[in-house]
Amino acid sequence: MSLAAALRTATAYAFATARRGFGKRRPCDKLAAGLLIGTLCALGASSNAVAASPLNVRIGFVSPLSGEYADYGRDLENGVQLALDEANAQNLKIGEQTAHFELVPIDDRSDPRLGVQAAATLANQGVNAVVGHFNSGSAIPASRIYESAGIPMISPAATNPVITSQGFANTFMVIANDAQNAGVAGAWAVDVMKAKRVAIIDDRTAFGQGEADVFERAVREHGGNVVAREFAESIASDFGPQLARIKAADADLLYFGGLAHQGAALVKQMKARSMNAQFVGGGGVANTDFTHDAGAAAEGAMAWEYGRPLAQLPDGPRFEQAYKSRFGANVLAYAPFGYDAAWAAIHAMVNAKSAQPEVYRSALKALAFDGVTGRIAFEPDGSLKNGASTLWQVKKGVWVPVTTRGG
Ligand code: ABU
Repeated sequence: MSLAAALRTATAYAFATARRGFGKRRPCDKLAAGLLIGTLCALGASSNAVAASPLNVRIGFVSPLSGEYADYGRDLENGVQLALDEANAQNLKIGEQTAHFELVPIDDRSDPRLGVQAAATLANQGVNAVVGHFNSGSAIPASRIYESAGIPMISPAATNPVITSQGFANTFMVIANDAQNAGVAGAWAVDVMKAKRVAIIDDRTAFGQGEADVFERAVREHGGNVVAREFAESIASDFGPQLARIKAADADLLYFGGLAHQGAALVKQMKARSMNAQFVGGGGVANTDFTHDAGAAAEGAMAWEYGRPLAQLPDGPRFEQAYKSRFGANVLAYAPFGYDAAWAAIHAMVNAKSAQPEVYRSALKALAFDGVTGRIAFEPDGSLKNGASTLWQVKKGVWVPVTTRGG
């Protein structure tokens, strides 16, 4: 048995053990050997006494909470916490019990190995649901552990389409995936921007390389010409050799598959080399980390980001204000999706009158509600129905929406 298989088996076993009795109401006669319950039975306590006790619902959360990508993780965590705070303030009932939702956060530092360990820890603890992970490279292997343990994992930010294409019953995504986002970006580059010589660089992560592959395929399918395909490690800060080759290839558009800090370094180094190719980022670039880091070099940069602009959504401005009041900061990136992912789990538990995954999973699959980011409902594979993508451009130092596709 491979290490991974052993981990899955052990995790499932531990999960099943941990879950036994958790959140279940059992008839007194089945627990007659238990002194306390036996005493309650003898005193004629009805099952209502058990039902009236609060139900603690634990929502696991995995993200980078330290290191290079901690900004994204903290932002996401805040979005989830805001949803749990609101749900707790509403004293929601799950069945006959008032639910108290508790966040169980784990820092995976964007390391897939730590992501797998985090998933095993949450499975062992028998959390009721998981919102996460942030990184696709962490989410893909972790999803196997959650599947084995029977715990629904709802991705609010990890967008590689593999996550929901594995045939798992417990994997969901409340955000458009990269088949959508990078596919639209590739088509737009050729059909609307009329790019003639396209270059691509990615960060070799499951996310960055994955979206760059989708983008390249879409460019070619739309008759475009890819003149350079480069990559750098996700910790790289010097893109000199890659940019020299892209400049020599005379590219007029450069697509970047990676996150904001590296994207900002890239545009600064393009500027320093007097390169005029239009920079187009994929997901994870259109945020203030990019404009802060890139400074003047950010001007004119474009990026395709998941979903619709918050300001254009009915509940978006309220969410932005509530987030700022609660955390003293502006939304950075995926907090609204974290919020919607948490509410998806909450709504499903309330609808199913149970926080047990095997009971509320079908309610999650059938869910349809208006979240902050738009309508949340799932395809049979757990991916978001009707995901949207928005093209943004930096104008006078600020990201402004250009157009939205899908949704
Ligand atoms: N989707 C944005 C970045 C996170 C990831 O998928 O790895």
